[in-house]
Amino acid sequence: MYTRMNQRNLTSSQRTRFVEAVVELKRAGRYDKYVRLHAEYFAADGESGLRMAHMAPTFFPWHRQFLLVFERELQTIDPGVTIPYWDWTTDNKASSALWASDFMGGNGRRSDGQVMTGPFAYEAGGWPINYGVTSEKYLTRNIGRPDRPITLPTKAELNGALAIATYDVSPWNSAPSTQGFRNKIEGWTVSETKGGYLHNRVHQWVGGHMIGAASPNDPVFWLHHAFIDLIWVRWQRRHPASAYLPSRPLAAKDPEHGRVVSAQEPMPPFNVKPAAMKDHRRFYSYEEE
Ligand SMILES: [Cu+2]
Repeated sequence: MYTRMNQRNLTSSQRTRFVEAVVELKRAGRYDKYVRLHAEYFAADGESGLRMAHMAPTFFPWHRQFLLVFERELQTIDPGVTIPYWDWTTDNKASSALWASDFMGGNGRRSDGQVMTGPFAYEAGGWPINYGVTSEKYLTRNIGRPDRPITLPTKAELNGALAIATYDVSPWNSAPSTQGFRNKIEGWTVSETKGGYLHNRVHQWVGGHMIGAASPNDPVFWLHHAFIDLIWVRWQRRHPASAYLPSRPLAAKDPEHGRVVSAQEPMPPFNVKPAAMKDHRRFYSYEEE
């Protein structure tokens, strides 16, 4: 078992090792499959078929497995590396050391959003965008969305969502009326023009490639989702009597039948069930525990 650290507590050598392992994965042609996979499983409410990574109860367990597979592959390059988490309720400014040149690099420039500093800057040569929903070859960011400014979620907002005892509620999708814990954190309960809520707003706040289905093109994706994963851990501790829902496959007459996965059904493309992902301590722990 290994520990995932708060990114603000990493030593400078830990920062460097994480970045170097990620860049090496990219150089070896082993990174972009994660971008593609995330995009392929980004089915929305309006589309047909199973919703897996987003707008569905599997949002937490699917991303837990996704991060785990990525992390294990990083560890084939450097066994000492784990995915750090970014607590955006605390490190909530563009001036945070998260965005320094030895780590995630800085904001995109004003003219075209191109990230110009750090290991993922196009000019540095190690981070071409090969698979995107747009055509830029360079990584883009638009921190804080200056044309319609938004801020990162606060501790109070996060605590409000953590107080919800029910994991998820019918119709198990992105409807603003779905007031379960999952959608409150995922963030479809507030409109995108307002930046969305919690998880979604963080994607919008970073901007550029972090918006949309190909968001793992920006390595800060992993740090954001490690914190989302930790939020699930915190929620489980606070509501020990609550569990993943739906617990059983939906009835054939349910309009969401065949669209969402219940606790004991596998989550494609992984052959694991949400119930099997419940206890993260089988795999890792968090520094704050
Ligand atoms: Cu996300």
